[in-house]
Amino acid sequence: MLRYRLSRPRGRDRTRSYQKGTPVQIIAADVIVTSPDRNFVTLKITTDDGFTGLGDGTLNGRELSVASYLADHVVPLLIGRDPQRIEDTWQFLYRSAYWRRGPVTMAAIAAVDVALWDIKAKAAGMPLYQLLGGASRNGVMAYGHASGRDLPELFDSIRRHLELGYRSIRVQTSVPGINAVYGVAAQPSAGGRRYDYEPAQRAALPAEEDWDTRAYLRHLPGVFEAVRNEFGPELPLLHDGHHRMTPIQAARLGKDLEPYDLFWLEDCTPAENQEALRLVRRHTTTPLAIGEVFNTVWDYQTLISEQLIDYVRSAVTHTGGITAMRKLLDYAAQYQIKSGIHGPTDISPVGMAAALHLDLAIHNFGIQEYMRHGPATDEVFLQSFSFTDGYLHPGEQPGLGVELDEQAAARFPYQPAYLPFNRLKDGTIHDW
Ligand code: CS2
Ligand code: MG
Repeated sequence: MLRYRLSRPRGRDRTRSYQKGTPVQIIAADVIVTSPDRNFVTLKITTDDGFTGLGDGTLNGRELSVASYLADHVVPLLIGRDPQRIEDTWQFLYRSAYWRRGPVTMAAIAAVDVALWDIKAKAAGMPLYQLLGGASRNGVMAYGHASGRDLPELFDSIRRHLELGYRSIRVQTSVPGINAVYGVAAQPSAGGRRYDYEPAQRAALPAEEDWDTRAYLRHLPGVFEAVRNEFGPELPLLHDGHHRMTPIQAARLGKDLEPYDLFWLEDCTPAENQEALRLVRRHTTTPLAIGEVFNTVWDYQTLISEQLIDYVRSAVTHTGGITAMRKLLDYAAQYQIKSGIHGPTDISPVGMAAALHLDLAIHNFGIQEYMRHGPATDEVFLQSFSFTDGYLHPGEQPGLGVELDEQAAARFPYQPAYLPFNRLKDGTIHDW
């Protein structure tokens, strides 16, 4: 475990502060980097009246950059600040940095923001969703990741997820002629570890994978036809294009998948070029989800204002925390665009809990991704959220409902890990 700590001596009694609005102070901030099953970066803030809050700052394959941004640049600014002033702290960290946006900055700001919301909800003695306006539903519909190298294996994986209680399923499949495809659990990865758990491989260098979009476009519609024939018309089915198609290829796939009534087609084309989705939208009614690699509302401006997407895929951890995500989802709500918060294993249980509190409180909730963490991660992060009959719930603990066992974390030192990258048949680098 890597741990950076900055602190100042304690000194106040507890009860007086929040009720009477007497300024409280942040006296310590720890950046904790641990690697149970995979690397995680967690910020732990401590106030002078004994409250602690956790925030997730995990950026897959670039974890230490956020840890350094926090430890070397942000933590010194937090000591002595009033933890109650969440919006002011958000604006201070965003504007005083001068260099705005981007995955590292926004993950660092998110870690601080979520930790402060955790503290405020604990001080108020209520679960965070209550502070965010209370529950707008009884539970949060989650989707799980089924995949297979062939149809029988895929069908087994779907059945297994239904047995686990999932009521919505993401379908990813191997493609004939391609050696390794994103999201297919059973295929052996470069590091020899099963894929389903973690796309980032612990290794000194990233693994090279291959890709062929035309082979994929020929293969995928047939897979969804087979899944619909096997599991019927009702089961919500999702698919992740993982940024690999050009706009016209994405338009074609969206159209070819229309008969199979997908819940969504995700990241059908790299969306830095937001206008590209106009072309996709012109050709298909398959619902579109985009945004897991986005970091601010500005990355969505055209996509939302022109109704070019149906689901916002950002993660709380990568988009400036609860404060910024709330504003983004409120903006999307004006266009009847719903949430589809990113929830893979590289979002820590702290980041997942933050998402669940938001999911339960907002009106324009769509669906929540839920990839389960591994057993060692569950030892380090003590979670109170639950998954029952397809629905997640953040629980009723004050705050986020997640605590970090620092002794357990210390048993899992950081290990370098990288996401794979893609090359086409002619050797050209392609989106992974
Ligand atoms: C994926 C992610 O879950 C998803 O939708 O796109 O698994 C993604 O590949 C990882 O978060 C990358 O770190
Ligand atoms: Mg995705």
